[in-house]
Amino acid sequence: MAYDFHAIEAKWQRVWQEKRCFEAETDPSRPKFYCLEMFPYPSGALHMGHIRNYSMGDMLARFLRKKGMNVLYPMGFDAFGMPAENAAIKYRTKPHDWTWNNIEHMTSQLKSMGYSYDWRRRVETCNPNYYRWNQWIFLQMYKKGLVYRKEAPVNWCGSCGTVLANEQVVDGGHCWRCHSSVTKKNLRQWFIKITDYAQELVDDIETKLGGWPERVRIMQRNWIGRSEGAQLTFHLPELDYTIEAFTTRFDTVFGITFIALAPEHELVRKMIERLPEDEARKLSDFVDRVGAQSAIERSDAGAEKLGCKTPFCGRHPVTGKPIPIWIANYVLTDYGTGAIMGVPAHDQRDFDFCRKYGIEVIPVIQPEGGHLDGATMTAAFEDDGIACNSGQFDGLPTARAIPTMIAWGEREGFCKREVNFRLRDWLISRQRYWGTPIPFVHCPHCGVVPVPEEQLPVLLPEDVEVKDVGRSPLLDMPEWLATTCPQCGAPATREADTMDTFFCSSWYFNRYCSPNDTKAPFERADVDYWMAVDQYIGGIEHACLHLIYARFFTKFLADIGMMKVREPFINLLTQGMVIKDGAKMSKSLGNVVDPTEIVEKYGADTVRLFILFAAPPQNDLDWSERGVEGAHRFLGRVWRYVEEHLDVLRSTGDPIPMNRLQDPVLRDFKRRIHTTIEAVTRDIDREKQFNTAIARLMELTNALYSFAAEGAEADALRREAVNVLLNCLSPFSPHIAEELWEMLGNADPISVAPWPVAEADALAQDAVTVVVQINGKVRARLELPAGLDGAELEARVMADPTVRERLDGRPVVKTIVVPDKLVNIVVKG
Ligand code: ANZ
Ligand code: ZN
Repeated sequence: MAYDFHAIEAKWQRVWQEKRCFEAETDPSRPKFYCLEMFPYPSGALHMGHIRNYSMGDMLARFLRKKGMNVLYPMGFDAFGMPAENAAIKYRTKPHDWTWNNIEHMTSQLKSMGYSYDWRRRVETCNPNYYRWNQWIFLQMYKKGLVYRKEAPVNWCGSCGTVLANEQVVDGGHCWRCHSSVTKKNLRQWFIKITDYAQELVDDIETKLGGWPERVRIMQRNWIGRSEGAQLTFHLPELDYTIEAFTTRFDTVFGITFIALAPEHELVRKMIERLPEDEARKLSDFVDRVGAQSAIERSDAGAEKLGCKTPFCGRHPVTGKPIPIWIANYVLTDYGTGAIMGVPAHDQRDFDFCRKYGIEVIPVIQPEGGHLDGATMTAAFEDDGIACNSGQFDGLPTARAIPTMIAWGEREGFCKREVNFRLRDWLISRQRYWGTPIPFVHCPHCGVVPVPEEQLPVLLPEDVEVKDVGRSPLLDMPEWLATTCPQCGAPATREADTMDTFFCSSWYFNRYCSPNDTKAPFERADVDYWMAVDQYIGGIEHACLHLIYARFFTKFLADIGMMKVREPFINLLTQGMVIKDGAKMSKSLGNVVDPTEIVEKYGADTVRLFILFAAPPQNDLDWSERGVEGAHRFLGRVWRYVEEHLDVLRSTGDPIPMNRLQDPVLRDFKRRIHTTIEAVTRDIDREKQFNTAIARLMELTNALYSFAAEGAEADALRREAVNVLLNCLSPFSPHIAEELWEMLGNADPISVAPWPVAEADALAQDAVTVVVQINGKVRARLELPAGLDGAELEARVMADPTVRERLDGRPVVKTIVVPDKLVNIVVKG
């Protein structure tokens, strides 16, 4: 009988479904494990990166189920977003139809891989039964004061008359559609005050994310970007204005030689209004020029510093000297206060700026044993040192100068201690169609009014034809836009903006816990049992946005009493990329291997095995068809072994315990079986090194083939080894394991059979007798475990009381060790 993977895989997928092997229920009497992969966007078809991600998750889910855990392992689709609108235009369909077709197609692809999802729990974010709860959560945030509207710049294409997403701005600032140049336009946008949670988000990285890769923790820490410092005030009586500047180096106040504003700073607008036309023009031209640069360009340390001097001055808070005010491209509008105190002697950007524009440089910190001269310095001195030119603070080391001087500034009333975050509030409105409608209406009398909860969901109309007009079709649906004000009943208009799709993915893991709830987004009892996710698996590209938003949502939902845990993901695994011919597999490079084709050719079991064998999970994986063939051959070998030994393997009989085996060859083989169990379990569970676990199963298979012993005991060991092999293989290549398991006469699926347990006495090494010599004469014989390495053996011998007595304190000159056999101790005297 050949290994007919087509038939076998279809058969077992059917059996699992019929027997409902993978359906999980809330059951507080059992230990749970929540295994989750980042859900995909339904782009049309699975790619190899998905297969890699889900093969890992499925492997773990199957392993933990066999270990007796109640495993929640769900799948769904992150189904809103722009590609559906583009595809609708390209293929003349509706985003709704295109998306749902893709969802069904990708679901069938996932099923054909044999992944053990509880499909009853599938979640689709474009389903009104899901997005109504987006709207509901948004209203809860609104009630808690976390939602506000504010003008914010968006990418604007004047010729299309539309807002563009960042990805739609191409070739250095051009519209992807009509290629005219893109400008910024201020629009009223919806924001969520995630910054209210900034402190907890940083704090918990330290205390609660021990199961995350250090790399991701660092990225989050930088993204949130907490800095401690002070805010310094400069009064400008002539403009009736007070400039605030945030600094982390308050110890450098005496070195301020200029003030610089971001071009977007509100004071710049004020200045332009005050100035005569020609001077105003100079400023506004500069603002336009710099405004066209991206934030990344502007914050790049090496980029050219551009400045424009204004005719205004601030007063130095200590010396009272006038300080010129500049506008500078490297001052960012959305960090700190959008204004800086310029200290060229100790900040490299300020230094570059001053050397270019001829502004004075005053050192106020000296390096230990050195001396800086403002006129001749060639670079800023940014390290810690000793304060100088700083009045009563001269001589203080930096670490003491900062707090001492801030305390003084606070007493004098020109500064205040301040913690600053790089994290910004979350702009969640999108001027797009295929997303969750923001549940508000605009009333001419009452203003912006929330839709009452009992009127949710605000349905997204499906029956639209998206045309290439460059704006949300919602704006062209007067019958949808028109509504009445929930407060006064007057005719009103619906909000036409939709939500950022990151909103959908910030809480979907809770919905999986109660997917069919119609009264609430999820049930407290379900979520308190299943959450937090024990193992989350996904791409490193989500290290910041998604993983921060999801953390924020969880804290918010806990604060309004919806759930207990405050962190959603206990352990995080970020899988590496799939590489082919030296580059990431991608459509644009044309090096894509289609999972469907390769599964058709070799079977899902082979593809899963190869992908888990070819690299450790975190590393990049080099696709190689030779490797796939190798995995396929291995499965063929397992198949053939079972088939050829079917008579022996089918006969019944319990495994023989180690203490009843005499023959060293048999004892060795028994030990081999159990060390394999132990090592495979450790590789999977603790180390997440699935590749080495598979290597051990390959070794066990080789050992089976070369195990030539005969007799009833040997056959019992063959049965035991094959049982272990199939059970350990089943999370990787489940279909073949099931089929062979059934051929061996087992009635229940291997998917629900318990994971094998290593027997302690089968792991222990046999004892050997080690001869101990002192100066070449036999003085003792010790029973010790076999296989100790030289150093360990020597230590054990030297610690033995008999040996110590014989040595009688004489100094040891050297020892000669022959492992498992002999230790000769050479002593003086
Ligand atoms: C004076 C100073 C003196 C500074 C010195 C540094 C060294 P972090 O650590 O990232 O928080 N800064 C403040 N707001 C800025 C903005 N909107 N755009 C660009 N730079 C800005 O950085 C804080 C420092 O970055 C602040 O401390 C300020 O420069 C600058 F010897 O103030 B410092
Ligand atoms: Zn009204």
